Amino acid sequence: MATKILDLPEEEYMLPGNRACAGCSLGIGFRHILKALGGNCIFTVPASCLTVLGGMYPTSSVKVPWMNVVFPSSAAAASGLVAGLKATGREDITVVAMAGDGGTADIGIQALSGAAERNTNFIYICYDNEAYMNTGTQRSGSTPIGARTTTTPAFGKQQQAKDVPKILEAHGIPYIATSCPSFPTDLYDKVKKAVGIKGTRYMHMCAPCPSGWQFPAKDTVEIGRMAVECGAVVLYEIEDGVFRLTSRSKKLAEQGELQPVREYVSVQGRFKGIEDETIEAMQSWINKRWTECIKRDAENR
Ligand SMILES: Cc1ncc(C[n+]2csc(CCOP(=O)(O)OP(=O)(O)O)c2C)c(N)n1
Ligand code: SF4
Ligand SMILES: [Mg+2]
Repeated sequence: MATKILDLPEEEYMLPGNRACAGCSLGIGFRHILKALGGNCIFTVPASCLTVLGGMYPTSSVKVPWMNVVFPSSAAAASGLVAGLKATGREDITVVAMAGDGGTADIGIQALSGAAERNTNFIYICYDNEAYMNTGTQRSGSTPIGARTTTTPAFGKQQQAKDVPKILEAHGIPYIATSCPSFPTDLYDKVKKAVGIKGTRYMHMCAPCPSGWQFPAKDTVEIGRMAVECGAVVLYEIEDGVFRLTSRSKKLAEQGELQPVREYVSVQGRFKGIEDETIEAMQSWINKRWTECIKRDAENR
């Protein structure tokens, strides 16, 4: 049974106030991730906006143990923690590596792939704000085509985004899920499910970023909803190879209509001046993935 918003635990693991920008979706997502983990966990976090959100020693905005690690090494450091906890008989503690898209799709992918290939017993969460935001919005492998960043200033990025969950699926790990903080109970339920599974669990969370995507801070939740409505983000899970659409994406599949990506693009400054043919390329990439998702979902119902 899907959790309802009023059924979420009242216990908070994020303290009031943190150093993220106003309207950052990462805070909303992280709060629900922590609620689902329930406190019995240790995080490894590489250089990123999440380190900023966490705060500078000796202060912290979170109530769980947390190791700041070097940029490419979240999954490697988490693998070490898993081994240490096993050796000391504390396998009840959930190890979570949580990194940005740059730290996952690009610089951290080697350590992540190695850990996934060993089926290391941890949860890896990539929050995807679609660029290197902490250092001022540079393009990452996860930046969508057409998005302007400080390293793609003239015409926007020329390539489509890398599909990291698909790469992880090729490792044959037991659980993969996508999410978006605009659908907090879907995110919560997926983290809760991941806690109960052994082996490598990979979760990919879309993280709308008012600063880098250039939209008003008050619109964060709406932008995340629009991403799902147009299929730029698809909510699904893959459990032991079985693919299922979830939450709003499941309803959209039943209704049979996605919103055009043009509307989603038009409300973000990073796409200002985008060429029509780039929007068409984006739309056909979305359509192709959506068709695949619907087909896979139907096969498993
Ligand atoms: C080896 C190394 N290279 C570069 C940096 C500088 N650096 C720190 S955070 C960051 C951006 C991280 O991007 P991402 O993983 O997407 O997280 P976000 O900042 O977007 O939350 C970079 C390039 C670093 N700390 N270490
Ligand atoms: S730059 Fe973006 S992701 Fe980073 S703290 Fe600010 S709003 Fe959040
Ligand atoms: Mg990023």
